Amino acid sequence: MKLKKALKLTSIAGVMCLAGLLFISCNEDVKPPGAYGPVPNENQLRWQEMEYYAFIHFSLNTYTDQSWGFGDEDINLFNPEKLDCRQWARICKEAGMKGVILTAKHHSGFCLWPSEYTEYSVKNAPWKNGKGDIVREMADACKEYGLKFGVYLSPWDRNYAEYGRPEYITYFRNQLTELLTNYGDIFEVWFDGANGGSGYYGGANETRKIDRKTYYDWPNTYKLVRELQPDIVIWNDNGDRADLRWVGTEGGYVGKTNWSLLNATGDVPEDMLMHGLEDGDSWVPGEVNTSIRPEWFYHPAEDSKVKTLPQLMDTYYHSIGRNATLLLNFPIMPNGLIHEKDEKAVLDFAAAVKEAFAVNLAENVQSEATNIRGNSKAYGPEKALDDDGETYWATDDGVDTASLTIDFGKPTRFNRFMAQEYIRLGQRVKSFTIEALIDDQWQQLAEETTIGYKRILRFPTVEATKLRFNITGAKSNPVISNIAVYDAPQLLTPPSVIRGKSGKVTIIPGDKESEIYYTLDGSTPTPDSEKYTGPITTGDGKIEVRAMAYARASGKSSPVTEEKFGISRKSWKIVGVDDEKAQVVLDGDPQTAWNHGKDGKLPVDLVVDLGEVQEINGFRYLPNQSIWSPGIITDYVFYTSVDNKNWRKTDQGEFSNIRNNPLWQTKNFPVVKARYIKLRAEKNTEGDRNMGYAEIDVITP
Ligand code: FUL
Repeated sequence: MKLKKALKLTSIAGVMCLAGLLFISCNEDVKPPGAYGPVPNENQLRWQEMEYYAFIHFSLNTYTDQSWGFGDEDINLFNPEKLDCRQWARICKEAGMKGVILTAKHHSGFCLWPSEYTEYSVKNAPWKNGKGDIVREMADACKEYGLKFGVYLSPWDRNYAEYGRPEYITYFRNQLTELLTNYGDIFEVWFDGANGGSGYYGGANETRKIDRKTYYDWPNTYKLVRELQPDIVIWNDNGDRADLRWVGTEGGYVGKTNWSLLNATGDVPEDMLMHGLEDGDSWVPGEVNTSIRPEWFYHPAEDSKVKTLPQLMDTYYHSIGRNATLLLNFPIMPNGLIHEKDEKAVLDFAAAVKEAFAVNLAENVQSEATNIRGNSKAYGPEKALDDDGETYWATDDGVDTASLTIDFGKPTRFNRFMAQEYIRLGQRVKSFTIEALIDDQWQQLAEETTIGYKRILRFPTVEATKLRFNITGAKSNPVISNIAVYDAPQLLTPPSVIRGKSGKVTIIPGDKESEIYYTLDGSTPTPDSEKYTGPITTGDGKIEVRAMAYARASGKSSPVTEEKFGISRKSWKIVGVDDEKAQVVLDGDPQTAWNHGKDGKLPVDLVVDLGEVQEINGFRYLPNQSIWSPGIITDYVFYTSVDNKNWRKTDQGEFSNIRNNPLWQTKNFPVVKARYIKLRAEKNTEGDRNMGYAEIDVITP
């Protein structure tokens, strides 16, 4: 202990000690808390501190628009003319990520490096006349940008003839040896859980089943991995614990309660993946893996489905903010680059995170605690406010509940709270609350469970002079390395506007705290316009809504959303369909959808009764917005009728580019009178009979 630091410790130690140098020895006599339960090893600790890193999905199936290659895809398709691993690394670095994990081999078996053990690799592709090596280019780019590098090596190989037999294990280990020997330090290796099934398998074209727990002889495979890369962490979803765990979903979140523990043996049901196991006997922390688009590989149809800023912020709070790391995927386009929309999305996300956590309002402010270990300054509450991960506030052994109060000294606005346990000594806290002193009254802001390496809470902005952090339950005396408080700015994304079937208009901002201002007369909204307080009743006629989100504290507003709605759909009905759920096609909510089944013959008709005869001169179609099998109509015929018997063909054509941009499609035609409309689907993007509809609307003169 440095003398200067030691001399600062006088106040409390002085009560207990007599004089002079005794101060120092007295403080040093207070033993640090011992570890409780399983603790992370050095590799797991280093990995946890990375917090945020990228996944890159790129393979031969990028060229066939598939999620999984079968193993027989033509190698000649692989020619990414603009491939630039430095672009990938630059984006990751600018996004604040600390590393990159590349799909060196996905399930198709195609290798992004010129493996000595197979012909199914870049060495036989037209790209760089077979002289290229993407693993090398990525490893070099990571080095240049100061990023750590990791590899995904699919245990399942749908190309290799020997897959399913013992010979494949030798092959798998040979490949692993190449990757873990020739490309410098590897921080993480990923062994995907999808294993065994149909495949090309050297031409056999059959289904092969394996037992994913035993087939790969994991203990010896791990031995090899650790010999070659002693600092690595192993991710494995194949029934073996390894170093890290999947969290049971690719949706981008882990449970609010999240223990970094599991048992070394035994099954791990989904609930355990999501929450860990409070009394688990091994340290197996969670990694949240999710893609910036719905799928892992690039599909042009998803260019309009890149995650929005509010979605990415939710992902952040639900992964890093819940004691996990975030592994965010970029699909690479066939030309070898990350799409500009993905780049923009991830950089906007990085800027918003930076802004949210720019100023820690609790740094070095006054604090007190109900218990301090040995009454020593070395373990005082200020150690949790010094932004130093190696110092901590700790209580006496046996004191498992305690409070720490922060005094801001003046009324202070905040809406985020962050806490970290000193996990080198284990994960201990089982429950906690936070309270704020508002107008001299303590008000509870949150009641939560686990903390772990990092926990971040979001709550509506309050203005308070003090904040109290109460640990209400712990496995052993709590050891808190950091707490921080922030006033994150509101997310000012354009709000969504929905007109329900009843004619009521609902406006939803990206950030729940924003105020919304709107107009119905086509003028641009300002903070002096009508304030939105709940669904707006509108008449039966056409309306134009313009709305913006507004943050009063900063005086900033979002871009304006403009939505035009036709006549109200109060008395509209889907007819001739024996499924009540079909009515969601008329509910005004783009998130709800209905699909005709896949069976039966083409074409597929959807008939709507408008309730009374109307003059119409066009229609609008919004396809099902879901990721899976949306059934997007490409070719249509539009009919109108006054009696649901005699139909008139009013329009016919295609929804061009709807695959790439599955947004509202508008078609106009000369005015007709109709009570019934029929949208006939002749073809969809999937080449089957599955036709999906989020919304149908008509245009009136
Ligand atoms: C899944 C795989 O099957 C996907 O294709 C993707 O690689 C994802 C990260 O893991 O299980």
